[in-house]
Amino acid sequence: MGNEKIAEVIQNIGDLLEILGENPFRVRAYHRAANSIRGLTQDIDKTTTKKELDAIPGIGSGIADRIMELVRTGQMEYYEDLKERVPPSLLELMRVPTVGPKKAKQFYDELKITSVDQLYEAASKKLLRILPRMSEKAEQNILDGISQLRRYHERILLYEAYPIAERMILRLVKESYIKQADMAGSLRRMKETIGDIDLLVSSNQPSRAADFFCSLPEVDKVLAKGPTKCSVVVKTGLQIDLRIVAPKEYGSALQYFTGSKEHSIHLRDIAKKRGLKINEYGIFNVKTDKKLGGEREEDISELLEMQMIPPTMRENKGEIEVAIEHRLPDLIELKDIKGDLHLHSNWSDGLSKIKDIVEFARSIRYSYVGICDHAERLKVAGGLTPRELARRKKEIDKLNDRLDDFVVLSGIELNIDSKGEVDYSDEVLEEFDIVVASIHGGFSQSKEQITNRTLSAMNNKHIDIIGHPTGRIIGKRPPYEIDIERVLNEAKNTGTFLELNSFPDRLDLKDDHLRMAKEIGAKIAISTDAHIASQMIFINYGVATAQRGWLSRNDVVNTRSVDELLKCLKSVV
Ligand code: DGT
Ligand code: CA
Ligand code: CA
Ligand code: ZN
Repeated sequence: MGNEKIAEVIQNIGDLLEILGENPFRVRAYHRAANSIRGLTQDIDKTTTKKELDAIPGIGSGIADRIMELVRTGQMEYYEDLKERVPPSLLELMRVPTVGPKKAKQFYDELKITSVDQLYEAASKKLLRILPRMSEKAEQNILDGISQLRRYHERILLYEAYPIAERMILRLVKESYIKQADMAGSLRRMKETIGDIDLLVSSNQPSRAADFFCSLPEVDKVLAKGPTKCSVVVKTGLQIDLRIVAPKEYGSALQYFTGSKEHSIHLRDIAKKRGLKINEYGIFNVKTDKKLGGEREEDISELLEMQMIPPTMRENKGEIEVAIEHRLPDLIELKDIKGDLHLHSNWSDGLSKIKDIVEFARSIRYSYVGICDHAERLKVAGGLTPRELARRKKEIDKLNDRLDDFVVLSGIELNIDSKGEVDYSDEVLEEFDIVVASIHGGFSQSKEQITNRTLSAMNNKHIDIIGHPTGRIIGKRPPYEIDIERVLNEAKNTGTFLELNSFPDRLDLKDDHLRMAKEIGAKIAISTDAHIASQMIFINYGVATAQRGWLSRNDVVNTRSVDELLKCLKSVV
């Protein structure tokens, strides 16, 4: 049972007590204890003593006893009793971010609402606003909270959608009557989460193309089928929309269905001012209605005398203006990446041997890797003691002796603790070629505290890279409070790199932060945090995210050769 699970139980107890109208001081005590647990750097486990728990600020003796019981037996009698006294649906209602225990109880008592769906229905029918202590605004608040909850759960990660679409495209283009096939929508823009998959094909036999698509083995259910559009659901529950257009309209359709919607609308406005009309069928002269192009996507940018905007930039965040001025950045590409600087081996919690990591890295044409296993204090992740580090170093040295066109960097992922300090003494830190430092606990601290922790790590002369700087896990954990602008400025001033962690549920820093980094002049390291050698291919999602942040090759340190890289790392200085 991890800290997160324990914190959840303690939090629930507080919520349940609140629903039951118990003493607010007791309620607060449980909520405070839950926060303390979330903020701990070390894990509570079977070896933790009552005394140690008691010593944690925010955890009193009574709660410590209950946690001990939970950790030892996997259950807590008090919690089970409380749950019997409160309908389970109230906790479910409280999953809506804008519904607290009082409201949950009110909705249950007065309207017999037991699920989020029922709550949504009641709010839509304007039934909530007439309750005591409710208002029209409060009702809207509840609706907003529900859509927030649903958005979180409905969208899927880019990496879950991408391979499905890729396989389908490969099948589609093999058919002789299908001329072209591409991804469109948020998938082609490589957005971090995907609402549904959009695919586009061109064919002169659209019905045949529709039949073929709907009979692909991945398809579970056909929602709609016609010669211009099909919608299906695949076995994983994901919806796929396919548009079928004539080859002479393919470019315009691809532009239209790639979006984003806001980008397309803005582009259309610009065209209008120049007497042109753009839609999914082509580009036309408004006055004469003559079709000027649309077979190729480039027709549009050529007719508008602007640069072709890469799909990853099409979010209506200023890219159209920049393209008109012919000042688009030369975006980083996958082939620019020369090595991965954040990898875990089987020395800590990774599954691959260092030699297998090297083999995989060479197969994707890298020339170096940074093995950054977990440091000592992250015991749950097999954090290494100085003695283990010395043994690992021998293994790395031996490998390097054998390799002549490849370098294994001996690295570490330190834990930035709640005071901003890290795991080892200076003598140990000096031994590493590369040092990543990350926050792995104490997430509930204030913005000021978390920012300061990160700043003090950046001022450590051994720390080269800050790992996953905002700590978010997409769909699971929001980023912790952190002043990114201050962090970026300090990164630039101290010559520390910030990671773009490419693990599919992290993508941290995210696109907007990367763009800010570029403007400030802070440098980025795109790494994968792979725990299995083959996960190094996730770099693809990192590079796409970097493109969405407008980054060029020069903004990213691991586009450099190993010699150049070592020169700009702090630890060598
Ligand atoms: P998603 O699916 O939520 O991740 O995001 P998208 O961008 O894939 O959106 P989706 O699937 O609703 O629509 C696919 C594309 O179709 C979208 O990127 C642009 C285009 N599109 C959809 N609705 C409109 C619209 O009302 N106007 C314009 N201009 N384009 C639209
Ligand atoms: Ca979509
Ligand atoms: Ca769609
Ligand atoms: Zn980490």
